[in-house]
Parts: sequence; C-alpha cells; structure tokens
Amino acid sequence: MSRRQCTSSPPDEKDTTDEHETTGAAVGQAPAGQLAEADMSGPKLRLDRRRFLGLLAPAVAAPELSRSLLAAKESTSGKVPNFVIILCDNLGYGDIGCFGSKRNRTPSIDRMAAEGMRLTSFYVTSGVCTPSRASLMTSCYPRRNNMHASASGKLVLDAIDRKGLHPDEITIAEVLKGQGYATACIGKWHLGDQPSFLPTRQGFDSYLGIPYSDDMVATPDGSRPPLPLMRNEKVIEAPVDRNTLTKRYTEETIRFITSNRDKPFFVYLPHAMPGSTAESFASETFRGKSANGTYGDAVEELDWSTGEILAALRKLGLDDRTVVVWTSDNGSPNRRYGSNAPLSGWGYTTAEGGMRVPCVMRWPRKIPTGRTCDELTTTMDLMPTFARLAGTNPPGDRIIDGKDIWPLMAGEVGAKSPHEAFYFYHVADLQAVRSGKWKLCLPRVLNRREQKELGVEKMPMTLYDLEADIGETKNVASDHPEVVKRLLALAEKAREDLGDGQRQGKNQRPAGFVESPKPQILSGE
Ligand SMILES: [Ca+2]
Repeated sequence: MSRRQCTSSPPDEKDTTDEHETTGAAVGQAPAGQLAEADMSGPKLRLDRRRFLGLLAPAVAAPELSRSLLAAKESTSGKVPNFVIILCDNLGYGDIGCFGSKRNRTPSIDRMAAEGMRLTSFYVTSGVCTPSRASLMTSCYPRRNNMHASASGKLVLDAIDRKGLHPDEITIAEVLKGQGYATACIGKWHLGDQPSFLPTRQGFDSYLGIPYSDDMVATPDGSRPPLPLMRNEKVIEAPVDRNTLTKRYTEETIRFITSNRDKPFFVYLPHAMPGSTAESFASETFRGKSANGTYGDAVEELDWSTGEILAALRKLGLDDRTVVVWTSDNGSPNRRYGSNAPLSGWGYTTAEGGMRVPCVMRWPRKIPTGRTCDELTTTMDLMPTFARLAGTNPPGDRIIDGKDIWPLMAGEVGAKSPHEAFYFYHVADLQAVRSGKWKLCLPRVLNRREQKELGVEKMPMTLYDLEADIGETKNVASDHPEVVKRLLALAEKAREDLGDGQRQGKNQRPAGFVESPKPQILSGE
C-alpha cells in the first residue's frame, strides 16, 4: 500500500462561473436518451428482491458459509458493525483540511482522518449526481443499470422525470436490511422522484430529504414544483428553506442512531451541500463565518455535522461498533470557491478533479489510525465490503462491478486494489480508463466549455502516470506504447460489456420508467 501524502496547492480561481448539472447534457444528449429508451426492450429482470434475499444462502460457498453463519451469530449478539455513509454534494478533493484545503476549516473531518484512514485514490463513477449515486447504491457502473442519463438524455434526472432506478435493482440498503439492519436515507436521493423509485421502495425504512437536486426549484411556468422536503413518501414542506437542510439532516441522523442504538443500523446521509448552486446555503450559525464565502460556510457546517454525528456515536457507546465513511458524490464544479487541488479539472467531467473524491473512513480498533491508502477504490466497493462485514454477500444473480476492499481498509500488509481497470464514463461515452498508475484518456471532440477553457477543439489520446503526475499534465503515450495497447484492450472490454455512445453493451440492465410522472407537491395542492 502506498503512503503518498497529498500535497496542498492553491485553489484555481480562473473561472468564477458555476455550471449546473441540470442545464443539460454537453455531450451525447440525444443518443443517451435514445439509449435509455432502447434499453427498456432488453431482457427484463425476473427476480424480485424478496426472492433474491431467499436465494442468497444457497449461493454461498462452504468457507463463505461458515463466515456467514459466524457473522449471523454475531448479528444476533449485536457484533456486526453499524454503517454510516456521509456523502457531500459537489465537494472537491482539495476542499477539506486533511486533503490540503487552507481555506475551509474542517477540524472534525481532519480528526476523523487522524483516527482513521484517508483514501486518496477513491473514485466515483461519474462527474455528476444521479449516475454517481446509482453506483453507490447498486455497486454497478451507471451504464450497467442505465442510470447514466435522464429520460430526455440530460446529465442527471430532473424533477418529474419519467425515469428512475429500476425497482428490481438491489441496493446496499436492501442487502443490509436482509441482515436485520434498520435503514434510513436522509438527504438528496436523485434516483427518481416518482413513488416507485423512492428510497422507501429501495430498502430504506425511512426517508427525509429532497428527492432530487437542491437547484431544481420551482419554475415560473410551473414545469417544476416548489422544492419539496419529503418524509417517507409525502411532501411535508414546499418550498423548503435550504439554509436549514444540513442542520435538520444532522438532527434526523442523530435521532435515528439514538433510537436504533440496540440493533445494527445503516444510515445513508447524502447531504445537499455545498451543492449545485452558485452560492451555497448554511444555517445562521455558519452563514458569513468562513473565509471562503457561502461555499466555505456550507463546508464548515458539514464539518460541524460530522463532528456532531461522531460525538453522538461516542456518547451512545457505539464508536467501536460503527464504520463511518465520509466522501463526496463528485468533484467540485465551483470555479469561484471550490478546489480539486492537486487534481486537474472540475466536477461534471472525467478529469481526476471530476471523479476522484476525498474519502475518510473510521472504525476504531478495526481500521488503523492515521493511515493513507492510495490504492484504487470506488464507491461501488462499499456494498460488497459492507455485505461481508454484515455476514452476507452482495447479489449473486447479476453482474455487479464493486469489489470487497476490506483488506485495504484493515491496512493488511501488501493489500492491493482489486480493480484491474476503472472506467470513466461521461453520460453514455467512455472517455478514459485507469489501470494501476496509468490513466488513458481516449481521443474525443471537446464540449463547448472545455474548448473555451483548454483552447483546443479535440483531445488526442493521452496517457498519464498518475503516481508521478497526479495533475495529468504530461502525456507520456509515446513513451509507453505497450501500456497504451493494454489499456485500449481494457477499454474495448468495457465497450463490449457496458457499451459506449450509441453502442449497446452485452450486460446492461434497464432503468425504471413510469408512464405519467407527477410532481411531488404538498397534499391538497
Ligand atoms: Ca453532485
């Protein structure tokens, strides 16, 4: 395991314009939409979730079985760990102290890192929300379950979208629920706002939050309703005051943890902040207090929130029984306040700065303290790893892409990344492949914004050595033709499996669609 320390470098302030994920696809808009429809004619999943849970045990091999039985025994005696995933929205690699920020004060997250492990090559599967979150939930690349674009081919799902995560997909919450966990989703869902797509239909006992992005506010023509705060499947407030979200999500999390202290629990806390708006939101206690504008205020409130949750776990005596993962759904797109340093590029892209995110994991006595793991890991790995720790297995009746990374989290000597390759997709298009320290960016025509920022129309094929050149500055393709050849072969494998652009992959599954989507509004309106 490499122990490379992250360097801190000054954030780039070259552009202060924010880019909203909801402003439409820059690349592949129409094709992605067509793909979405085309996939629906593919083979339907025949196994529902209840049957899946019943099928788990026979699929377990003998050594697995004894591990499983042992863990099941531990489960009844309260020994399997609780899991808390704290997922920020659009927060960059260089936005917290323990990853190099000098602008935002994050003492609680920094302390969490000192008491646990920093993962410095931790990736999300997309530079934008919906696909990234679908992957965390299902342990699959977005194209695997057709969550790489909205029904109309946009980058992310909109309010009243016809599309959502297919109800037959098995989420991390369902896997843990099958092991007797109490489960809660608190925050930004963004995997479909129609009833059949909500968290309560995907393994969560309860839900509090906005079902999509916090920048999808009411439109004058009424095509979007006032921003709804939902409890379970009902809107309880609209429009919600976004300044209150971090605080309310934190209080809800602590309430849930406290009332489930005696049984195993799983909390998925996808925060709204620093979010997709040009200026972020924070409660009065934090507003105007940071040295980094509204964005810094929001980041510092997220840090407070993390501190409160960790303090609650300590107070309840759950510290040693709870795995906490702290990360972000994609890099920062915010040119004015955000930082992905020392990575290049911005959120909503396949640059390292768009898809490599800060990650801190903590589990006293199990995850070694003060460590840094630079092996390639991803949000898709959380489901198989948590499944193992909870004494079960991830779904065995379908392809998933995540791997068990417990040996890395446990700091085992010589543990390596289980991923031969990692694929960088933008909407429908495969744009890059990483294997080991090498990242191959495939040749492509740049979108308008990239053309403006980089001053060129097309990108040739480029190869970067991320160990020597974390900022992707030096194309070394001509020095390593054999590496290029190997990574091109891996790219072709992904195209065959998952597809690329208009090309369909052999192993894609359909998303869910509804005929007549309705807005989420207060009842009686
Ligand atoms: Ca996001």
